[in-house]
Amino acid sequence: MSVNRTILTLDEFTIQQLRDVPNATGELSRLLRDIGLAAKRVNVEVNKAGLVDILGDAGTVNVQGEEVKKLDIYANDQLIRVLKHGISCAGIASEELDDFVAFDDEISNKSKYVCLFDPLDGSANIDVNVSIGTIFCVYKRVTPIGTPVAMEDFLQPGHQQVAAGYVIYGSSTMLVYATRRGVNGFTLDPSIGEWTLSHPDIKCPETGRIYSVNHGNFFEYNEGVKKYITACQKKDKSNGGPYTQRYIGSMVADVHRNLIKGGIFTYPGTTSKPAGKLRLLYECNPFAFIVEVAGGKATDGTKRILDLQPTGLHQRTPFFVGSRLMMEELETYMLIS
Ligand code: AHM
Ligand code: MG
Repeated sequence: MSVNRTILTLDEFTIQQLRDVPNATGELSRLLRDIGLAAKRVNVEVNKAGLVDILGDAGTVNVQGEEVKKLDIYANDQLIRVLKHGISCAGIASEELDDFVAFDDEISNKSKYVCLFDPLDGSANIDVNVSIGTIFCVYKRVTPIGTPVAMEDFLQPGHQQVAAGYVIYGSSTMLVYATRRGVNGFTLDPSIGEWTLSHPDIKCPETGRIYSVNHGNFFEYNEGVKKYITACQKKDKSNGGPYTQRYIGSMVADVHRNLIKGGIFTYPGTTSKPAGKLRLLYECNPFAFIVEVAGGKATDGTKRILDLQPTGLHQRTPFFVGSRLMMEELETYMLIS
């Protein structure tokens, strides 16, 4: 069997990128490799999720005598473990933890990066075999290198991100990450256990036909959102329609599909939850960064997501993200109150 040597692995790709950057230290490449390693471990467990009832429920001991953990806690532990033991991350913040964690050892304190993540987004879908994902982003710390990281390292506006990405555990497992230089997607080749470059230089189509929203909340949305959704439903061939409604309820899968095919994903505020559900720091900012680098847009309805100044690790924001022209059309409706 001939081996296609034109296909790059994640490591080969990041090393190749380093060659173009004078004075690069390789620290970000190592950080991405660490995240890729944790994701491979999570992937193995996600693939076994259907066997939990056979092997033991979360909180019990399985037939191998190991404690069975909830998958989102397992994913959180794996990410923390690889990043703490690596040499490229000074601290983390996670959806699973109330506070940030400063690794605070001699090596970690010398790192210039902090990482924020949602270890397993959409985890309510695990039991029904629907795609779920890991979301992450990386910032350069603002506190001095050599000291433990502090809250201000994590409360940076999204436009300061150095890199952001996600892993989708779906029909195949993919790792997609963005730096300012572009967005690239890697598919896990299970035969060699390597991330291989399958989607180079991803661009979000300027427009599309998919809109993603939780219709169940329709009567709790503001007038602008309601009118936009109604307009999506009324479109005909003469104005680019009809649009198709697609909503998995797993943001990584929904935004991934729209990024590749063109479309718009929305999680608006509601009358009972004006800030919506999604978290700014480790859910919205990473996707806003990725989609902007790919040529799309992301707002909270009126303001650019990446310009919002965070005030708390777990704050929520309404979220609208997707193809540029569709986002611009949405913006005209958001002026309606
Ligand atoms: P989670 O972080 O608790 O998993 O929730 C986030 C998920 C997103 O992936 C998805 O877009 C959204 O919740 C769906 O919420 P809803 O069921 O309210 O539409
Ligand atoms: Mg989440």
